[in-house]
Amino acid sequence: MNIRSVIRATRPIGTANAFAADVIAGLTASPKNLPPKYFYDLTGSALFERITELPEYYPTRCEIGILQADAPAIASMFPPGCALIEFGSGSSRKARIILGAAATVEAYVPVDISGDFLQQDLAQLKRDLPHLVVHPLVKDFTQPFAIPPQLADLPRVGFFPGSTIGNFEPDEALHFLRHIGRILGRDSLLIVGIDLVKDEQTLVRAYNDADGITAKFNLNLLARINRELGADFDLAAFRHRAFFNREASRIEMHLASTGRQTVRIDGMTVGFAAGETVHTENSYKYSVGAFQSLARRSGWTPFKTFTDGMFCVHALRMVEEPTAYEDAGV
Ligand code: SAH
Ligand code: AVI
Repeated sequence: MNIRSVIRATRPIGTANAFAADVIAGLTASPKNLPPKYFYDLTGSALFERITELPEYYPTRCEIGILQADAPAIASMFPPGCALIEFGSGSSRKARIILGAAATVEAYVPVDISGDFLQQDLAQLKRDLPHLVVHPLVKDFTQPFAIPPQLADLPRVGFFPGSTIGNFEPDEALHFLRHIGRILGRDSLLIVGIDLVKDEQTLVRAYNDADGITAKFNLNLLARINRELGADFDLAAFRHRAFFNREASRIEMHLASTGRQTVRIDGMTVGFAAGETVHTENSYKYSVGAFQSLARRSGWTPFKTFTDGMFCVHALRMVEEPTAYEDAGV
């Protein structure tokens, strides 16, 4: 695939069928669930950007504050002439902070499933940093992918901000960290941002904002199923629910059916009982120690943390040869 086709492709190949299969599997499971990666079509990514500006949603503000304060220290760990590979880059706003402090980064490879959104902010980034090679990849980052051949010889630094790793189950997060290790290779560096466990009120408010933007983000998943799979979800018949499950150390997001109803999706009918929910997202919160232990179990060596007490940016190094894949993907 040449660079032009990468830039034109806005949706990973085969995704429409995979979307339908995952939706049917999730809505016929008990309890019902949907994978959070499907939040991010163009509308969902734009809604996520609005979430990041909400007064209640502290993680983005906190992580940006940490990156602004510590970007020089973070950049000083980078090998000269490296490629910065970002997993789930969204608007690339945080990479910009790092790239602004790391003049020796030669290439930036943002990887995101939300293809239309990924393209939007990169033109400005290229204007601002004309020396930088920017090579976006529209991919599901849980699947193995190759670094573009012209960048393959550069030393690699991974960047995984936003607490996106918290949207995985802990065992999936472990496999995903191993997967990143295989992509980045031995001696690579990984910078990961993760939200810290804290008081319940702060956590719950971050996912139940007064303007209802998080509710819109959650409900957009049903709207997307209507748009792309011709389903007939009545959005007014579902309510956003978000609460902290302290035992599991996670915020759970659900969509609750306001009454008994049936929905047609892709030629089949799915029934909902009154009050039944679709579990749409987990957002795990980790203490510094719990995340470092997860990192160690995935082959990464933690060596520095940057924190404001609310959010933590971890620097990890892959000192061993990464283990081979046991299976395809995460
Ligand atoms: N890094 C940004 C965005 C976080 S939102 C920040 O810190 O603000 C999560 C991002 O990950 C979205 O842009 C979403 O499209 C992307 N994403 C989620 N699941 C993905 C997957 N399986 N493969 C690739 N990108 C994914
Ligand atoms: C991207 N991810 C880490 C966000 C989170 O906080 O779990 C997505 C989100 N969901 C609701 N609000 C924000």
